[in-house]
Amino acid sequence: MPSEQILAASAKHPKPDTTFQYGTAGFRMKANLLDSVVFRVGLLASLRSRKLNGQTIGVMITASHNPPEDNGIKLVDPMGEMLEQSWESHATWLANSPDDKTVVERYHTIASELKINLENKANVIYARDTRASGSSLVASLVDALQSSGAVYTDYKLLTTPQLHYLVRCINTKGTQYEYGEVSEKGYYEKLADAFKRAIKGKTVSGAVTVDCANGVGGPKLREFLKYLPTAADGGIDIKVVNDDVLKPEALNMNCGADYVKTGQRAPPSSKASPGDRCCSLDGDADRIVYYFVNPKDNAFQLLDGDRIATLAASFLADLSRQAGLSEKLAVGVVQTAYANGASTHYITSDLKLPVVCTATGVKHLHHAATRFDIGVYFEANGHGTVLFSPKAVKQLTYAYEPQSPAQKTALDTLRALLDLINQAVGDALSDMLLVEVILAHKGWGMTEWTRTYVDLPNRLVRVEVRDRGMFKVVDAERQMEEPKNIQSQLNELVQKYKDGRSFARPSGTEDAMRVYAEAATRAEADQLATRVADLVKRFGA
Ligand code: NG1
Ligand code: ZN
Repeated sequence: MPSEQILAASAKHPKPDTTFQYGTAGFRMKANLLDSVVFRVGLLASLRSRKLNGQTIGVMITASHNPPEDNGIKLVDPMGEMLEQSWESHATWLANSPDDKTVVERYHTIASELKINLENKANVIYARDTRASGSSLVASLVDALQSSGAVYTDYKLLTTPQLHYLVRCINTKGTQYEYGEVSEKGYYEKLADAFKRAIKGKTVSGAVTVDCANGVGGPKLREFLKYLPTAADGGIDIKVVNDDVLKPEALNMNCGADYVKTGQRAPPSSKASPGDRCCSLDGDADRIVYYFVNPKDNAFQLLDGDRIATLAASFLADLSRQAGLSEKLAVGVVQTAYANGASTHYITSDLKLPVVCTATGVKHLHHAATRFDIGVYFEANGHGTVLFSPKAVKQLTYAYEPQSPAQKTALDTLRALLDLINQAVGDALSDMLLVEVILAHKGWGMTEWTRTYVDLPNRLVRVEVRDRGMFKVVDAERQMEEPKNIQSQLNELVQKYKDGRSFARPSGTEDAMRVYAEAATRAEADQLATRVADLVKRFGA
């Protein structure tokens, strides 16, 4: 009886005195608190697969850009997307079961309420990043999968987007939407082939240095290089740095995308010379930011998710025009309120493309991007991708007949990008090749890319309050509805600053409020952020 097996297995994974919450990044916290959570998420993965008639569900064990002592777990739905939102509360409920008996009870309650046939097959695949705690958490996961009777495959170490890729490949196998070969090698081959087609006849200028945050992206990028042509062969020269995964304490330490984006500085280990093109991945390689030291004034210049979004949107819109498809395919961009106002202005005024703003969290952006035929979405922190609608896929792959050689060339590049860009989730390795392809096509270096618009100076402040639950936000988190009167006071502050914009929202991943402010000058942005932070502190005291 699975119930008895689950009961017995659960006893090996007692819950600590902590309340858990499946947030925008799944469950994430100190690794030593996660054993029971991982076990219970394993049970939920079995339920989710059974609910979906045995389609394969992914489980990723990672804490992304968090410090080495943290870990986390999240579920991947059949098409490689994040777990359907309505299931997040089931995850939270199961994870907070006080004892083993309740675990089994809740397992069955979820099954009966969602009409899940427990006789259905359950198929689960999983992988982890390089954290020291990963292997023991995997053992807890396996206990859950075995006791609940799931069939499972361990993909060992992978980047988060690689696991999403595999889930999508498995579930589309044998259908007209087949996504790729079900293997890590298949991932490299698909991307490398797409890259070769996309870059064809163009030259990548100079090498790109990739800081891998001392995470799983390091060994995976090194492996990937075996499939990618070097510049001498019409491809790209990639210099891999910060790829030490043998020292677990080095993960995300003074390097990686989050370090660079938050601190607006290069990793201290960087040996780049002015003008060198650099980028940083995060600990599980689903985020990327670019940067360089401007040779003109030696200033550090960050090119974040907003820059990648604008670059991709401008290129894809151009290509679809050149291919003669602009009437057929709607191109649009999805951002969050954290996008720099200058980027939003550039997209609407210069690129003349529509922009949608959603709440923070990739699932919201992803969802909104599906409403365009070519939907570019990025969080400012560098997580994002481009989605092609079924209509776009149809047009690009067979329906559309180009009318001239120029249209055919543009169409071929679009087709290559359709394969190069990870359709499941933001993928640092795929995004990096996308950026490299676009820069090569445009003949741009970092300076030209930077010139598209000037970022408004901005500041992000973390504010601790008694209970962040008392702050209720609306309008894609840009307005506070509660506490009463706080928004009107915030508006009054903002009005005093040229190009001022500010908002405050409760973090989805930390017990704190986040305040964002931007304005025409550095001093004004800082001052506005401080004032709004004080306001939030006063209301939250
Ligand atoms: P919260 O803690 O809700 O602000 C942070 C990031 C998000 C997203 C999630 C998930 C900022 C301001 N917020 O969310 O963009 O990446 O973590 O990792 O960067
Ligand atoms: Zn990440």
